[in-house]
Amino acid sequence: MIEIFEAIKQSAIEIKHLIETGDTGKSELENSTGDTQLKLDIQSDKIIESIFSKVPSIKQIVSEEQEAVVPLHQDGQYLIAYDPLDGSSLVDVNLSVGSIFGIYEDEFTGKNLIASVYVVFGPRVEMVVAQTDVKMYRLLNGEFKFIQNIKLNEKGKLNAPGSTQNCWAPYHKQLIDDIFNDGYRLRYSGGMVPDLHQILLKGGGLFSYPGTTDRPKGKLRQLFEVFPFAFVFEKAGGQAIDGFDRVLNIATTHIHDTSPCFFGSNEEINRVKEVYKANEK
Ligand code: P6P
Repeated sequence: MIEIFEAIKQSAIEIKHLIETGDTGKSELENSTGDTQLKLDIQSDKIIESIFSKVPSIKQIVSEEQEAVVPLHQDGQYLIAYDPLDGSSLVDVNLSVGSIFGIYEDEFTGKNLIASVYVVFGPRVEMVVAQTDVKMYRLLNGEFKFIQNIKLNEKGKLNAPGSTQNCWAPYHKQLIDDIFNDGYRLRYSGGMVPDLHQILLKGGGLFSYPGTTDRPKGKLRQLFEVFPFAFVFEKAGGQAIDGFDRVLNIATTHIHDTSPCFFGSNEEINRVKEVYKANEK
């Protein structure tokens, strides 16, 4: 699998350059979720696909920016689902964005996820790799250097409440208000990668993107957003649920399926479970 991590490092260096110099404008196209694709989305996807196409151990890829599964090497062992530039619309306001990768074996489903990687493009470029543990690397003079392992505390201080607030269930709104009343700090940029990276590095808290009246199944995509970060949070000693159960237990029916999701330290996730169970229909 090391060849995949090296490929991701190469893509990160090329995407960093693209972010610094590329056109942040809209394309004429939409992705399978109906999002208007930015030129950065399409170009970063092309960078990743081109690099992955040279890695013989990769059998298939799924991209947020492409409708269908893309076959690469018939004898490959790994399947990779990725979001090439999550939160790309934040680039033109100079906020951090990221790439997300889920590495699967045999089939694209939560229980077959064997590793995940994300890259944060912020003031510094950092790559986080989750296998048995969670390791963070930083791009320094053209090389990714190991910086630290990432471990969550049992309880954190940050609260990142996503989705359309006027579409929240009343009990979800009460949960979020109660967490703030307990002194948690609001940390939400609209970029999943930096928002979750901050919670991981600052010891913990809660990131939530629940089902709502406008999006009952949430917005974030299972294979290349929710599952890879769920894997990271679990390996860092936290949890990732859909309100009730591990998101990694969800059965995926379509490669662009979404799921409500909560990522966090154990105390916060257990609080979510209590509230959602008490209000289960
Ligand atoms: P909202 C970015 O478009 C993204 O997919 C995630 O990076 C982010 O967490 C979420 O959408 C933000 O969504 O509805 O809060 O703007």
